[in-house]
Amino acid sequence: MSGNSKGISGKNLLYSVRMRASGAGGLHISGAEGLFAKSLVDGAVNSYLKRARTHTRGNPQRITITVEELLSPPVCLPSLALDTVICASPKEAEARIRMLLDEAGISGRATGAGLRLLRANNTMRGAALLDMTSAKRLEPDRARGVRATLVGITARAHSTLERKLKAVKIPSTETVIEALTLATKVAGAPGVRAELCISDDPDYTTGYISIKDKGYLRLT
Ligand code: PML
Ligand code: MG
Repeated sequence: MSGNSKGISGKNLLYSVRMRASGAGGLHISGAEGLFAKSLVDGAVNSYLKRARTHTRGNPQRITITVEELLSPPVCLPSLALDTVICASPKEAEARIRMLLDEAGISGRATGAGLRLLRANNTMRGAALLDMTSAKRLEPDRARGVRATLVGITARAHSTLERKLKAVKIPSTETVIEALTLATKVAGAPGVRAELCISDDPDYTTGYISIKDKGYLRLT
């Protein structure tokens, strides 16, 4: 942990706890992160360790856990609005994605390139970043991709979200909560118009599209 040079002090100190697990040849298995008060760091480390060891994508050869003190206070963002688009098949989901991205001003070329990347067999460690018109790849390192990091949700927002998800019969799992938290940070970044995500877990078949001004739309 590094020294706290500015920003947060004393009992308000926050820590970023991050976990990455990989298998043979560096294959990505699992990753997670959050922001925690000092008293919650040990619990977070243990639960991330357990999660890495019990992932459906297999047994990890390497688990890396990073605990890092935040040097400046976090920027607080309100969550994106959340909705579910029921799709009866991958074909229907693709049609909805194409329509939604078209309405958001994303070119058909960029959407097509994004969909091809999501369907490719290689699991990227991060995300691909595409120009919304030309579809040009913008990440400096294509194998690594880009990643939104140093992100978390307050305990209060977490329990409010759990309650609200339950009320609308959406599973209030860490998968949904973490995806919404991350998508909220991504949508808050300058220059980002939309994000498209499917899970790298073969048995998790709900993805999402997040569009600035429209929110986080789950696609079954
Ligand atoms: C992942 O972490 O593997 C992606 C999860 C997408 C969650 C979509 C949802 O259920 O809202
Ligand atoms: Mg995953």
